[in-house]
Amino acid sequence: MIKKEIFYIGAEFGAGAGTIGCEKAPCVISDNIPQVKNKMATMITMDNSKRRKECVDNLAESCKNLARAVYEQKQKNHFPIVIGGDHSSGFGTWSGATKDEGDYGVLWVDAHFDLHTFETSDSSNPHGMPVAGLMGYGDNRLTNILYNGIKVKPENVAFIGTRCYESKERELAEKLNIKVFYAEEVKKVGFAKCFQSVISSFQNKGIKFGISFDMDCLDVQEITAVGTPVKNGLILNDVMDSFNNTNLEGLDVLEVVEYNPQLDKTGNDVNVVKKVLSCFDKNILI
Ligand SMILES: [Mn+2]
Repeated sequence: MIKKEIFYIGAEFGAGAGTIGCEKAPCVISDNIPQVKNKMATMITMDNSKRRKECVDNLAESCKNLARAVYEQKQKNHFPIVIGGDHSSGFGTWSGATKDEGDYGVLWVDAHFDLHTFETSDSSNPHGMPVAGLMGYGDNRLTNILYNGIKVKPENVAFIGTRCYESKERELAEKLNIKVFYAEEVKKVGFAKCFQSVISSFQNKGIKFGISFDMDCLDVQEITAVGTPVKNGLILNDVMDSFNNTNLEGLDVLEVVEYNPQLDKTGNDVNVVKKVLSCFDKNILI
């Protein structure tokens, strides 16, 4: 649980994904979870009319606004939780979170690496690129959000749940010696061990850190209302147990992304988002 007062920031980003619809998630989530609605500090809108490379100017503009909102909440000694939107919000969230911080850890819980650039990506969807961008790789409109230069060093990045990626992404992760707990390993040793290992590594360095939680990290049996569902994913109960039972001293910002309400045929998958948030916000009861 988070000790600071939590405020939510909606990020209505949808153009960064291959499947449109994530831009509606902040509204749907706040309509379904009163605590989110009550503590919504601001909604960051985005012009989602252009896609792929053509959306970069709009994306950079919205990311700047998002980064400012995250930074402002931190200045007020609040704990910001960013509600996406597609994962291209990551360029903004972590630019705001890291401003004035020096070394800063980011745990990326995701089925994907999100380590693409426009040079390596076949789809050219920016939601597959934020981790590369935060480390300084890619379009310079997206690598200089809020302040110039690298936001997170490779040694302070970690992945859990990775299982769907292109070879160029894995090559970059290996070249930069980034810690990766692939989904296979999580299955073998358990989510708790992997999570504890990452959190301890940040805490041992004495650095603040954030978690970027892509709903598609979860198995398709847990949630299907995500743009790019991938089987052999994480088990919700395991994730919740770890989130609930780990000392998260140093956790500074949380981002929860990629829920797509347009794909939520039963309306039940929004409750999966609610369950994840309930681990951090004691006022959300499940
Ligand atoms: Mn992602």
